[in-house]
Amino acid sequence: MNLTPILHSYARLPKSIGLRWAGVAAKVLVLVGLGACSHASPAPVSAVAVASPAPGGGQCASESPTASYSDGLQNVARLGTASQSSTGHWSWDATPDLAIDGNKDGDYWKHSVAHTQADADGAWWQVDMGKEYPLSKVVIWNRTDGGWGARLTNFRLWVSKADGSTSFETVLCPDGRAFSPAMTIKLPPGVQGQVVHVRLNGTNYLQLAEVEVFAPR
Ligand SMILES: [Ca+2]
Repeated sequence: MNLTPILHSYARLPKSIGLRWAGVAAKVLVLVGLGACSHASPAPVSAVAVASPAPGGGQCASESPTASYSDGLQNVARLGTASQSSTGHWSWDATPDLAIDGNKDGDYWKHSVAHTQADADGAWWQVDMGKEYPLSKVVIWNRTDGGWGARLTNFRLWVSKADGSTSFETVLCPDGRAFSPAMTIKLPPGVQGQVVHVRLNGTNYLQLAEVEVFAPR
């Protein structure tokens, strides 16, 4: 409702009448305010923003990398320390280091898949390599047993530098698709990074069989 005419009419009235109108206008404002509140949308559950797809992102290509996919490259994720938003426990603690243990087997029951709880504000996983490297690509290996790999959809991958600034960011599989067993994210020339982050846009379990972060040898 536009309240401008009410306020303007109050300003043009004699002072005694104007004061009465001021009281009426105040009541109108309160009633309008209550009405607006009754139709207001519920407050967001979480203050964490859901990212919109980044320009150039959106890829979701399934791959089975050949034996030569890491030629001339070093998987610096193996040198890092992994952490995640929470840790699921099914027969064992599915700790974040299971995604950098060098074993790409996506069968959860082979005990090499990192697995969070279904965190409401976007389950996340990250690896800190301890220092910056010139990075060329990231290869993500999904969970493969029981069809549970479908949970790894609509997620963000980003790279941050030692000073915390973001050097690369993209949104992957934003349309509900998933990939199996692996997906390669090629990084533009010149990307430097110390920490690689993966975060779901939405509420689900985050499962990562392996995250390989490649730098030239
Ligand atoms: Ca693994």
